[in-house]
Amino acid sequence: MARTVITFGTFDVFHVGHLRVIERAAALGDRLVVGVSADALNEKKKGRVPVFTERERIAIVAALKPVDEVFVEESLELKRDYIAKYAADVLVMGDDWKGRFDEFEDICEVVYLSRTPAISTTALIEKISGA
Ligand code: C2G
Repeated sequence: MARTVITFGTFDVFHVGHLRVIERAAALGDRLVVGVSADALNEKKKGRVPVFTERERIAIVAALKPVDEVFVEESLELKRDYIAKYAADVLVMGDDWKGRFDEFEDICEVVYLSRTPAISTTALIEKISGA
């Protein structure tokens, strides 16, 4: 039976660290579904307005070869509903989230992948604005 993988992220100022986690997530199954966090969620919960709008971030992620389906992640608290809705067999997150989603092990496999070192949206914004 086809194995569905789900992952979540903001994917703002898309970079190779984002690409690598998406590629590795896709390799764990047959179908990859990605939740891209809403602008409002970022503003409210993470205290930053993304550089690119959710429409732009979704367009970029949806165009990637390993991605089969994209949706807007409206709330951090809805993970269980999203996993169920998309019938995900595996939840994948970068290891900056290690341990944070273990509660979903009752409905799917939970895998944390190591982050790509030395690159982040924050560092890129700082580098560009300091140039
Ligand atoms: N990532 C990575 N290596 C980096 C930077 C990011 O592997 N150098 C991974 C993160 O671990 C995450 C994904 O890329 O799995 C997306 O990262 P962010 O856009 O920073 O996502 P985040 O703000 O952590 O949003 O519900 C969870 C949130 O929506 C996750």
